[in-house]
Amino acid sequence: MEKTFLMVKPDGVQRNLVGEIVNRFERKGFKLAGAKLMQITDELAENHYGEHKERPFFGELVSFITSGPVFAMVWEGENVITTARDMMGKTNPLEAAAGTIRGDYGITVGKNVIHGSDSPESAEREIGLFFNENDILSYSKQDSEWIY
Ligand code: IDP
Repeated sequence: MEKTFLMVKPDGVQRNLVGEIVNRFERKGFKLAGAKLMQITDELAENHYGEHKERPFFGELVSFITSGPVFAMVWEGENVITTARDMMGKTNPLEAAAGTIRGDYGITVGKNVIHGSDSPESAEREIGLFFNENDILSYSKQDSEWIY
Protein backbone atom coordinates (compact mmCIF):
# COMPACT_ATOMS: atom_id res chain seq x y z
CA MET A 1 0.00 0.00 0.00
CA GLU A 2 1.21 3.53 -0.80
CA LYS A 3 2.83 5.57 1.97
CA THR A 4 3.45 9.29 2.38
CA PHE A 5 5.37 11.54 4.74
CA LEU A 6 3.34 14.28 6.44
CA MET A 7 4.58 16.75 9.02
CA VAL A 8 2.80 19.29 11.19
CA LYS A 9 5.15 22.28 11.03
CA PRO A 10 6.21 24.31 14.11
CA ASP A 11 3.30 26.77 13.67
CA GLY A 12 0.81 23.87 13.67
CA VAL A 13 2.32 22.40 16.84
CA GLN A 14 2.34 25.79 18.60
CA ARG A 15 -1.26 26.44 17.54
CA ASN A 16 -2.47 23.08 18.93
CA LEU A 17 -3.44 21.69 15.52
CA VAL A 18 -1.76 18.27 15.82
CA GLY A 19 -4.92 16.49 16.95
CA GLU A 20 -7.09 18.24 14.37
CA ILE A 21 -4.73 17.28 11.55
CA VAL A 22 -4.35 13.66 12.68
CA ASN A 23 -8.13 13.51 12.99
CA ARG A 24 -8.66 14.56 9.36
CA PHE A 25 -6.47 11.78 7.98
CA GLU A 26 -7.89 9.20 10.37
CA ARG A 27 -11.47 10.10 9.47
CA LYS A 28 -10.65 10.02 5.77
CA GLY A 29 -9.72 6.36 6.21
CA PHE A 30 -5.93 6.45 5.99
CA LYS A 31 -3.79 4.41 8.37
CA LEU A 32 -1.12 5.86 10.65
CA ALA A 33 2.07 3.84 10.23
CA GLY A 34 4.49 6.00 12.25
CA ALA A 35 4.59 9.25 14.20
CA LYS A 36 6.89 11.29 16.41
CA LEU A 37 7.26 14.75 17.91
CA MET A 38 10.77 15.91 17.10
CA GLN A 39 13.14 18.83 16.85
CA ILE A 40 14.68 19.06 13.37
CA THR A 41 18.40 19.81 13.13
CA ASP A 42 19.77 22.31 10.60
CA GLU A 43 21.36 19.40 8.74
CA LEU A 44 18.08 17.49 8.40
CA ALA A 45 16.21 20.67 7.40
CA GLU A 46 18.75 21.50 4.68
CA ASN A 47 18.61 17.95 3.39
CA HIS A 48 14.80 17.75 3.47
CA TYR A 49 14.40 21.07 1.65
CA GLY A 50 17.47 20.54 -0.57
CA GLU A 51 15.51 21.20 -3.78
CA HIS A 52 14.93 24.79 -2.59
CA LYS A 53 18.59 25.53 -1.81
CA GLU A 54 18.91 28.26 -4.45
CA ARG A 55 15.60 29.94 -3.63
CA PRO A 56 15.67 33.32 -1.84
CA PHE A 57 13.52 32.01 1.01
CA PHE A 58 15.73 28.97 1.78
CA GLY A 59 17.32 30.49 4.91
CA GLU A 60 13.92 31.55 6.24
CA LEU A 61 12.52 28.09 5.50
CA VAL A 62 15.31 26.30 7.40
CA SER A 63 15.17 28.64 10.38
CA PHE A 64 11.37 28.32 10.60
CA ILE A 65 11.25 24.51 10.37
CA THR A 66 13.95 24.22 13.06
CA SER A 67 12.35 26.86 15.33
CA GLY A 68 10.35 24.39 17.42
CA PRO A 69 9.03 20.84 17.51
CA VAL A 70 7.35 19.30 14.47
CA PHE A 71 5.06 16.27 14.40
CA ALA A 72 6.35 13.85 11.76
CA MET A 73 4.08 11.11 10.43
CA VAL A 74 3.89 8.28 7.93
CA TRP A 75 0.42 7.59 6.57
CA GLU A 76 -0.66 4.69 4.42
CA GLY A 77 -3.52 4.10 1.98
CA GLU A 78 -4.55 3.94 -1.65
CA ASN A 79 -3.42 7.10 -3.49
CA VAL A 80 -2.48 8.67 -0.14
CA ILE A 81 0.24 10.92 -1.62
CA THR A 82 -2.07 12.82 -3.97
CA THR A 83 -5.10 12.71 -1.70
CA ALA A 84 -3.14 14.07 1.27
CA ARG A 85 -1.86 16.92 -0.94
CA ASP A 86 -5.47 17.68 -1.92
CA MET A 87 -6.50 17.64 1.75
CA MET A 88 -3.61 20.03 2.59
CA GLY A 89 -4.53 22.57 -0.10
CA LYS A 90 -2.31 24.91 -2.11
CA THR A 91 1.11 26.00 -0.80
CA ASN A 92 -0.07 29.59 -0.30
CA PRO A 93 -2.89 29.40 2.27
CA LEU A 94 -4.51 32.50 0.77
CA GLU A 95 -5.04 30.47 -2.42
CA ALA A 96 -5.97 27.22 -0.66
CA ALA A 97 -9.61 26.21 -0.81
CA ALA A 98 -11.79 26.35 2.27
CA GLY A 99 -12.07 22.89 3.73
CA THR A 100 -8.39 22.13 3.16
CA ILE A 101 -5.95 22.25 6.08
CA ARG A 102 -4.02 25.25 4.76
CA GLY A 103 -7.24 26.92 3.58
CA ASP A 104 -8.81 26.55 7.02
CA TYR A 105 -5.81 27.33 9.25
CA GLY A 106 -3.09 29.16 7.31
CA ILE A 107 -2.51 32.76 6.32
CA THR A 108 1.09 33.04 5.08
CA VAL A 109 3.10 30.86 2.70
CA GLY A 110 5.97 30.59 5.17
CA LYS A 111 3.76 29.38 8.01
CA ASN A 112 1.45 27.02 6.18
CA VAL A 113 0.90 24.45 8.95
CA ILE A 114 1.72 21.19 7.18
CA HIS A 115 4.19 19.51 4.84
CA GLY A 116 3.33 16.55 2.62
CA SER A 117 5.38 14.60 0.06
CA ASP A 118 4.54 15.53 -3.52
CA SER A 119 5.50 12.31 -5.35
CA PRO A 120 6.32 8.64 -4.69
CA GLU A 121 10.03 9.48 -5.00
CA SER A 122 9.89 12.29 -2.44
CA ALA A 123 7.73 10.17 -0.11
CA GLU A 124 10.32 7.42 -0.10
CA ARG A 125 13.17 9.89 0.36
CA GLU A 126 11.46 11.84 3.16
CA ILE A 127 10.27 8.76 5.06
CA GLY A 128 13.89 7.53 4.95
CA LEU A 129 15.19 10.88 6.20
CA PHE A 130 12.84 11.11 9.18
CA PHE A 131 12.17 7.51 10.23
CA ASN A 132 14.08 4.34 10.97
CA GLU A 133 12.57 1.28 9.33
CA ASN A 134 11.72 -0.16 12.76
CA ASP A 135 9.58 2.88 13.59
CA ILE A 136 7.19 2.27 10.71
CA LEU A 137 4.62 -0.32 11.72
CA SER A 138 2.77 -2.73 9.52
CA TYR A 139 -0.48 -3.87 11.10
CA SER A 140 -4.03 -4.63 10.09
CA LYS A 141 -7.08 -2.65 11.11
CA GLN A 142 -10.60 -3.92 11.35
CA ASP A 143 -12.04 -0.92 9.52
CA SER A 144 -10.09 -1.72 6.35
CA GLU A 145 -12.87 -4.03 5.17
CA TRP A 146 -15.28 -1.06 5.32
CA ILE A 147 -12.87 1.26 3.53
CA TYR A 148 -11.62 -1.00 0.75
P1 IDP B 1 4.74 22.52 -0.71
O1 IDP B 1 5.06 22.57 0.78
O2 IDP B 1 3.30 22.88 -0.95
O3 IDP B 1 5.17 21.25 -1.38
P2 IDP B 1 7.04 23.83 -1.95
O4 IDP B 1 6.98 24.64 -3.21
O5 IDP B 1 7.73 22.51 -1.98
O6 IDP B 1 5.55 23.72 -1.39
O7 IDP B 1 7.77 24.77 -0.87
C1 IDP B 1 8.17 24.24 0.38
C2 IDP B 1 7.79 25.22 1.47
O8 IDP B 1 8.54 26.40 1.31
C3 IDP B 1 6.34 25.65 1.47
O9 IDP B 1 5.48 24.77 2.15
C4 IDP B 1 6.40 27.00 2.11
O10 IDP B 1 6.24 26.91 3.53
C5 IDP B 1 7.79 27.50 1.78
N1 IDP B 1 7.72 28.51 0.71
C6 IDP B 1 7.41 28.32 -0.59
N2 IDP B 1 7.44 29.46 -1.27
C7 IDP B 1 7.79 30.42 -0.37
C8 IDP B 1 8.01 31.83 -0.47
O11 IDP B 1 7.87 32.45 -1.52
N3 IDP B 1 8.35 32.46 0.69
C9 IDP B 1 8.51 31.82 1.89
N4 IDP B 1 8.31 30.48 2.01
C10 IDP B 1 7.97 29.80 0.90
